Amino acid sequence: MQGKIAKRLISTAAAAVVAVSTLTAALPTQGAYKQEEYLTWSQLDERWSATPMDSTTIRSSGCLITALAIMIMDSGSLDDAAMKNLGIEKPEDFDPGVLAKGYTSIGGFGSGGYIKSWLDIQKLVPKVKWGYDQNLKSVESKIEKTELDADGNEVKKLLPDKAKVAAEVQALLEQGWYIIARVNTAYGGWHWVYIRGVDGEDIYMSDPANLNPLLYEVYPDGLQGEYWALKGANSPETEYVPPEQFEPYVNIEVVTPPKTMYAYGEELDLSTCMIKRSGKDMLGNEWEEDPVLLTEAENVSYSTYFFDPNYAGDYELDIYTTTPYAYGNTSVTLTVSQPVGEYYLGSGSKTQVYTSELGEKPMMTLSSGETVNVTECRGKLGHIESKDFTGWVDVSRMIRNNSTSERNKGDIDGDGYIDKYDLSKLSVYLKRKNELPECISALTEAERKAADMNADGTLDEADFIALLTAIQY
Ligand SMILES: [Ca+2]
Ligand SMILES: [Ca+2]
Repeated sequence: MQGKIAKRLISTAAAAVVAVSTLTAALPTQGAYKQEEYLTWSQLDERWSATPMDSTTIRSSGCLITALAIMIMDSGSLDDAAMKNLGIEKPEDFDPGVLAKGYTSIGGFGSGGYIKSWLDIQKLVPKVKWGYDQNLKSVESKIEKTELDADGNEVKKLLPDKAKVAAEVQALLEQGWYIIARVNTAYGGWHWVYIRGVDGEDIYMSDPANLNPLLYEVYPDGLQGEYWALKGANSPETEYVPPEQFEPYVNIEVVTPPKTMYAYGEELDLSTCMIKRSGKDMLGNEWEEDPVLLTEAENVSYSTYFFDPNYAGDYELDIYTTTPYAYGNTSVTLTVSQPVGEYYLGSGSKTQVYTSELGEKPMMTLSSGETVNVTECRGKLGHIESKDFTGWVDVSRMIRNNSTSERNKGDIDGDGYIDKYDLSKLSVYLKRKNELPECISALTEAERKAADMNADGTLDEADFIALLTAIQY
């Protein structure tokens, strides 16, 4: 159920963004305001946006109807008589769609959805009394202000005298009038908003197309002039307290991680990954969704192209989510292990052998030229084992021996000659043999095979003598 509510709120907020691009300037980029739900009713809300108004719909032309619905709620005017007229049983059933249906039921819409008679509102909601339709005088006086444009040039602008407008609107509120006023949109459109209150020079509104309640943030040119004055069951707020501001956010959390440890060459598997989203929406409601599979999650994205199973290392799986009001992300580290096989340590390098695959307790250090045969890898650590010895060696510092080429007997280093360098290698091997566990060797397997002069499966003094003899002749 939580999930469902959350989804609906998101779709409402998504509609608000559509409104921003089509009707008004911009969604607030910093923070949102804690507001009663009815104060944020939008004409674009899918719950009622398709409701017809003569030949049009609330979505296209329902700003005034939506503003009226907000006024009815804010003025406490929805009584039993109104609900009966509107065909609803309880106040919770009321919304802009219900009001539009009410107007339709009394033939209240003219062609194009305009409201035919100012007085019709009283027929539907008797507690609302029609006052008048006039123009604000204060909007005619503008203040000339010099501002810098994007290129740094001075431009003169005519801006509303906010103090004057605030004083006139405040005076109307104090006379008990509820105000629905016209603004011009950025595209020159004709739009109505409900005035909630005045705080200093700021005017707070309910905009049927935008969640931002600050009039001048959405409409820098302010009120156009025309307004409807109405009375309701209560009186408007004359000592207006602006709504509390907060930061909306969205969190995404990995509830069940995907497979994170991969053998070399193993394909990426995200099938078990469960994520969960939560957040605080533009209305200040905290929401939480049920955990879902990452691969089936809506409004969540991640990329897999980064992952290369044929290249050992750590990869960050970044998971993103967006809502119209916030962005969230998280990440999971995926590790592709080193391939198994033979590794040797290049000259001048050192690497550690640990007791466990977690890299705990170093037990010995390998030196250059030493070779191990790794049978299993966890990340950069490879398992080595022989009689009386087991360990995990950091093979990321070693060179993987891909060479499988056969060597001639005696040519241990494989350079084509049987000489003192081969003898030297065998000598080092024989010296170290007794100090190292069997699984660590100074020669690779191919080298050992080439060094086994008498082909008896072991390397010892006899091979050394045989090699020495081979060099002398
Ligand atoms: Ca050689
Ligand atoms: Ca031998």
